[in-house]
Amino acid sequence: NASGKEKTLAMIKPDGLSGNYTDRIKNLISDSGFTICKERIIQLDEESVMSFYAEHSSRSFFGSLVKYMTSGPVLLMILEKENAVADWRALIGPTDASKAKVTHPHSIRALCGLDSEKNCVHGSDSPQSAQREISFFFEEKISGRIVPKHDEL
Ligand code: DGI
Repeated sequence: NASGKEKTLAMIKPDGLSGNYTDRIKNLISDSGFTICKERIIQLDEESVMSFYAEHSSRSFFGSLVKYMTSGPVLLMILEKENAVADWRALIGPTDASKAKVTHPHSIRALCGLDSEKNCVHGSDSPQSAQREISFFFEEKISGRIVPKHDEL
């Protein structure tokens, strides 16, 4: 847009929230120049995870992924800065957290993730995905699944 700022969707997954990594992740977010525009905590149900990760529905790990993503609440954030999509992906590191610990030791997934599934955080992979994901979690009604804790910062 005109300001040069871009938005992306960030998520702290159930293992990140239950492992008390939220404050450390939020410090990394602000130290890296992102603004948190909105945040909310949601308990996802199977249907919303299957829709969010529809591109992976034929993969062997899909059932396990759905189970993991519904195992507890997630924290969703809209982050804003210049180049937010690519910069947030760089900050979280590669998908496989066990590899991130070796190749990207300062990444968030290295800090709090475990493996290629339990990788503690999500980031949109393109500006198009960011738009879709922000509207999925913040504009569409995910009926009965939203447990607002500290909405609309
Ligand atoms: O965008 P990413 O989260 O980095 O990666 P992705 O879009 O390829 O995959 C989405 C999620 O699916 C990922 O965060 C965890 C899960 N996943 C991806 N690849 C594997 C996987 N889970 C398992 N168990 N095994 C995989 O190979």
